[in-house]
Amino acid sequence: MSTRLPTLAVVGATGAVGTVMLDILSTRENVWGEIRLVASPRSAGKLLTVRGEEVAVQALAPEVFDGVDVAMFDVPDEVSKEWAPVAAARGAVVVDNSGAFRMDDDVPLVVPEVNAEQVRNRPRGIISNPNCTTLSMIVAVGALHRAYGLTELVVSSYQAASGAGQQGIDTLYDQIAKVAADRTLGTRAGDVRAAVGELGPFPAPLALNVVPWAGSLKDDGWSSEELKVRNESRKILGLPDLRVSATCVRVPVVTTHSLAVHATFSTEVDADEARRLLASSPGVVVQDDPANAEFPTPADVVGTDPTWVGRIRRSLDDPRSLDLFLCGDNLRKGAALNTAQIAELLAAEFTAG
Ligand code: 2RA
Repeated sequence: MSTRLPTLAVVGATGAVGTVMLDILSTRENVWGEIRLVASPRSAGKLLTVRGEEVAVQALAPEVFDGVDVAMFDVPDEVSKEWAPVAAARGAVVVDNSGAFRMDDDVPLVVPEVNAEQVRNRPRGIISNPNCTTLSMIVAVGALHRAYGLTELVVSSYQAASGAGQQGIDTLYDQIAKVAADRTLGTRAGDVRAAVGELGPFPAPLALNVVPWAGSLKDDGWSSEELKVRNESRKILGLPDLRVSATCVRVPVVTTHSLAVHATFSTEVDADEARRLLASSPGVVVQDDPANAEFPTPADVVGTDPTWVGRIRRSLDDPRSLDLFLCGDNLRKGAALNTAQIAELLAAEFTAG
């Protein structure tokens, strides 16, 4: 007896995350029948390669969801807000990578290594994928929480330009080209700003700089990105009262977000035990031998799937706290890969059922 493989739609197939998604769909085990590629009308007809075959992009319209079992959305919040319910009404389960539904009580926020069971709890037919900054740390933090019981997170992020999309990547490369030849830059206040010209999506120069800002301004000086780390960590871990303080910073890295994490638990912790525990956790790699310059950096982690963890230390002042440094590719696990993993859970459900 042959089983019909589910039909997948990839909405936003031409964007920065969509491009990584096509690569991921082409290299992971193939669990899909038809794959439909969908984008804005201006990309309609464009040919993209997925699973070694050229597929023509279709314009976003209600009918493209007819017969679709799972629809992945990698589009801006306002597009998801309008079109995810349309896809769900036409019978597709939506896996949405925007911020439109993440905090909706009727939409689960899923990281398969942490709360896979939530995939079935989807009254609106929509499942949300967390923000890339949360995703870059939560697999490792979730494993530590299961062992020790998390009570507080203090986090500083070092976020890559690609978190701001293709425009962020282009801006960083353009700025690097402008500053590369002048070895006097970075010695006088304002010289880098004058040299780079266009700031693109960033509020200050990114080349030769770090920028303590990502997202939009919210109450009391917090950024939307910092609130996402707090609210999403609480929801994914099922800890509505978790104490979380985040400072999100953009750094001149193309792709791969890093985070310095100070995590406090309800019991005393041991760094060697935490290292062993993390090393045996799915989706986590431990690289932690500073004597031999072994720790994760974005330049070495980019293009890989796991969360890389290093610099694991027990706090000198609190035996219940660990300090660690994490790196995760923000376009892979931070976006496309987690979406693909959620969709694969759905594919298994459809294929079994
Ligand atoms: C950023 N986390 O890095 C955002 C993208 N979703 O700007």
